[in-house]
Amino acid sequence: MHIDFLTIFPDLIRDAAAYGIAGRAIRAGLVDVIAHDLRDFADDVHRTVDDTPCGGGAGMVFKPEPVARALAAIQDAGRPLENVIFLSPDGERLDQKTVNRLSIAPNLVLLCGRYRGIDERIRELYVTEEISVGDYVLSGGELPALVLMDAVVRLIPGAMGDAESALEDSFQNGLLDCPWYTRPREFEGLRVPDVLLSGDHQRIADWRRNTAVQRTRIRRPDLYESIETGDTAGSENEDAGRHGRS
Ligand code: 9WO
Repeated sequence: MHIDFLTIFPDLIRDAAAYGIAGRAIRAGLVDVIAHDLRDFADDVHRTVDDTPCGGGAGMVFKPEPVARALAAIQDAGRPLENVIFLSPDGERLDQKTVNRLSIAPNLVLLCGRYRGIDERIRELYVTEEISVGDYVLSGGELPALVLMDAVVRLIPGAMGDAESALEDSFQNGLLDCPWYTRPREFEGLRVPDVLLSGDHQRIADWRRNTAVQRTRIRRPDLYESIETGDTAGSENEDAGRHGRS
């Protein structure tokens, strides 16, 4: 996969992309990330990429020409503009289904706005999809673009080690995750559930499934409505859904 970022803060993208599973996938050659500086495509000595909004008002708007030139350069380099994604609070909310779909695309272009946004004609002419990572306003699209990259890249075959499996993720089965424990067996008065120390792999799998289902029911009734629950009876799930001590 090839991911082009268009941004006025390319170093923010490069630095963040060096970490974790995404960083490892890039070093392994599974993903190619290029952070383009939008100012490189400006046409004046000041490398101006913004201008005042037509009709007046506070703030600045990304001029269309530098964005269009940067997109042309990506296309000229042989990468079709099939998935030009603008990160915006106006977009469709990102979910695992969209992440799964984008994870098999050969090319992604992530357009990161600042100020009040980009000239509407860029949206009309080039943007194929507008994505939001949540209903709040940030100061720019870079962090949402990195969120999208992180979610997508970890699904690329080979990106996750044998120890991790994307297929077992919370959400891949439509459920929240079960509780997880490690040693010690007792911590500040709280014990690891006996079933996890029983060695009975079937009981452990059942407990994990059941706590995940109950936790989904309590915390995310919206997700719970759209799943096939199966048998969730049993007394080993009383802590499901608890966020902490209560
Ligand atoms: C700026 C602004 C200034 C004065 C009055 C109103 C204003 N609205 C905005 C604004 O929405 N700016 C955005 C900043 C323009 C596009 C890039 N920015 C952005 C993206 N903020 N938050 C996101 C974002 C993207 C994806 N998911 C959640 C948030």
